[in-house]
Amino acid sequence: MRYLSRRQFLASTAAAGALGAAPSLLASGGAAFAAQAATVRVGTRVIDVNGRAATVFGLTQADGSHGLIAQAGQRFRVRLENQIDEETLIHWHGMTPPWQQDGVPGLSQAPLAPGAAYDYDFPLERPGTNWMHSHHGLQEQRLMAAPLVVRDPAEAGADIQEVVVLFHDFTFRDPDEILAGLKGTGHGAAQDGPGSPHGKMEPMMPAGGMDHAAMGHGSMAAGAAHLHDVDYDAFLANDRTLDDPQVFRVERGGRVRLRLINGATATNFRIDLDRLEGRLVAVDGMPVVPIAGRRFEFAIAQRLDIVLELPQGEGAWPIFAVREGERSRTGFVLATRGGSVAKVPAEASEPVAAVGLALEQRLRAARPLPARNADRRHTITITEAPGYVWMLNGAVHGAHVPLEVREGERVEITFADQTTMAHPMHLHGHHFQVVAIDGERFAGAMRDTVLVPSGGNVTIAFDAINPGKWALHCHHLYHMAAGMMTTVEYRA
Ligand SMILES: [Cu+2]
Repeated sequence: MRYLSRRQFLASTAAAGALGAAPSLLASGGAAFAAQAATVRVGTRVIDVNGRAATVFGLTQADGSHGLIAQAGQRFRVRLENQIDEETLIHWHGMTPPWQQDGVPGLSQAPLAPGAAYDYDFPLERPGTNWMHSHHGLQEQRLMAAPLVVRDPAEAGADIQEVVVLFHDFTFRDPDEILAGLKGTGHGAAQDGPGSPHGKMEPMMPAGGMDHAAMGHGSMAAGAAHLHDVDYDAFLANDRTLDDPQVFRVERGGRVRLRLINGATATNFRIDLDRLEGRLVAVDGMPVVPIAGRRFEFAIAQRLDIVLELPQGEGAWPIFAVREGERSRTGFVLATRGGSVAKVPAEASEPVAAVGLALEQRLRAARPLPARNADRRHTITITEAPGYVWMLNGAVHGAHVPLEVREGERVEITFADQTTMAHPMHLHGHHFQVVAIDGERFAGAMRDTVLVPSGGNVTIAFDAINPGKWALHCHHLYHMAAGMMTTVEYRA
């Protein structure tokens, strides 16, 4: 993947049109580009993972760039071409399109057959760090995921360098075999991993100050709650491991906006800025009251925008994403021209704590929902059953009862997690506000994905302003594939 250098970015943003890519479309753009559509091809790529070649999917433009950069206020005009030999469909995560363009097979539209194309066209109302990924089968595990950044025209020309990084959890195994192993129906699939067998309970991390026990969720039976059910061969940052990390050249004393995307299928990370301190300015593309820090919780499918003020001298600064409960990490490096990039170990010196809601509780939306009482309340209980069955309100997807809303209502949904794992819950087509954790109300962040910890309750609120049929699901890919999806449907 290639991204704009700061100079290219500064030079190009003034001239940028409706949709661009990083970097060449924008660089060669100009006003004429505003009327053009971008084409995103679903294809395959070969990447190198710790010295071993891996064939993965890609969402690539004609110039080879991966993903899209767009501008708020323009239209999202994208032709999606399926150039692989199986059906697919891409969801524009963080966007609020008309529901028929939301990219969920069987709900918004039919999947795209091999060789088929579809033209998307909807207004881009809000800037934000978003992404695109397959919503079909287990394709997301094989890296059918890419950045979808919507820039704010009001920030064009600002003296800040943009660094876009998508994180992923990588396996050489066949995702279908992984799922079969989790369900207990595979043949030897569970024995392949280097760690503990799949589907078995792993003890949760000892209290690290910010884990569930410290969050008041300590009522789970000791050893029952667990963090992981899939082992991985590597963790990637823009397709790279720390053996050969991407190095972004930065200017001495420059300002950087990290646009971080957790594109992992089953891994919550902790972002570690190492020697730098940053200001978290947005989550899931939505602005928050800035929070200064070096470490930030980062659940599956979420995004973090972090602004850095670099030191004045030459230097090189690694930025890490560490898998919760473990030492395994990936990352990238910011380095000045004269900064020497040293090799950094692929493991943190000690395991990091589980990802919980410590950060969530501190977040406050910079632009919250208007104060209003709920017109409608739904509760979703999250339960599990033997054989790797994950349910919302007692049903797997297909057997579910849709959650009904009416246009114009303020809706609240409370997730009550009665399972042994945390679940990153994602609502399509809307941005919601986190308004309560374990019944304690507060005016939290605007988001599209919130982590619901084992034994915990999280309440979200949103305004029903985008009629249609919308997916609401756990963003842990294997949980979703095992049934953990329902729908929010508007009634007349
Ligand atoms: Cu889940």
